[in-house]
Amino acid sequence: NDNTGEKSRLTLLGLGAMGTALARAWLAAGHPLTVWNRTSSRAEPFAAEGAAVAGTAAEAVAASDLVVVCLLDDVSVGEALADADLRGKDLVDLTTGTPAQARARAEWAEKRGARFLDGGIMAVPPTIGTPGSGGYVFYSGSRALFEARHSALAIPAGTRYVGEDPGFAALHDVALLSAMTGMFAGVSHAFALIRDKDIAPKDFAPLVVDWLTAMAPYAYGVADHLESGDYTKGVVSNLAMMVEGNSTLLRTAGEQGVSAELLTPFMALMERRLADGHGDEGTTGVIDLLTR
Ligand code: FVH
Repeated sequence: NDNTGEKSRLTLLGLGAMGTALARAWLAAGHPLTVWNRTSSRAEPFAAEGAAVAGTAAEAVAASDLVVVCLLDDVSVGEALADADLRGKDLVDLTTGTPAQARARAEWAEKRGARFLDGGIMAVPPTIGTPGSGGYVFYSGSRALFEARHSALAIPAGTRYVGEDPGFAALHDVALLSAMTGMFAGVSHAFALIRDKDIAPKDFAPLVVDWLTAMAPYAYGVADHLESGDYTKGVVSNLAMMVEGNSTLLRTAGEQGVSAELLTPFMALMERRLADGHGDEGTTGVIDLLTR
């Protein structure tokens, strides 16, 4: 939507799992849509759903002022757009990439005459176009583009604009995915401990969910430490106690015949911070070891 009440035509390049969900959300909302996919058999069914199917990416780009790309990676984006005329286009890149890739892609697009917005999708295909699912997209880059195209961008998922720096959407995206990766590691270790031990995984799962939910506000404490510079503020369980407790975690892993390889890198950092004389802190000081 171009904020005049008209549903403006938009072009979508990429009809993988995510692109397909995006296309269906825009079509369901009544947006005129032109689609293109490298493997044309994935695009053809969209003609029956009301989309215009372009034969080439350049033709698809020419069809609309708003062009959204959702491809495998940044290399695919460069390849797909190589022959497209981007002058006067609003280019929104929902392909997952690094902050540096997003900044380089923004410069590349602007040199070709386009406004550029990068997006980091915090959702999975089934939640796209589902109001109340909690899914959203981080956006960064041209604020003018974001504001002008907001109604169309808000159809597949919620929107969170995080700044003019085109790398910021990717940075937020990857930081949250990194936090999730750590959670997956902890959950994997926990299930390894109870596996084949007369504890049913289905009974254990809600305990894991409740515990992680109760512990999640730990992130607010970390933020408070980093903002104040006082890593001891509000600490209830200090590093000295936790390092002591780590030996119980490791011994239990040994008793249960489970490798502790998912835990030991973090524990080693905790021990280094303790050895540096910070036993009265929580674990925030580990961040200093990672970044300095
Ligand atoms: N699916 C998910 O759960 C996640 C959720 C969070 C965001 N990611 C990112 O979204 C991007 C697209 O992901 P996807 O799920 O649609 O991925 P695929 O189903 O594997 O589809 C990939 C599409 O990219 C096309 N493609 C690949 N290489 C090229 C190329 N060199 N030139 C042009 N197009 C290319 C591919 O085309 P084809 O193989 O069908 O011909 C698909 O359209 C991604 O960044 C996720 O990290 C998804």
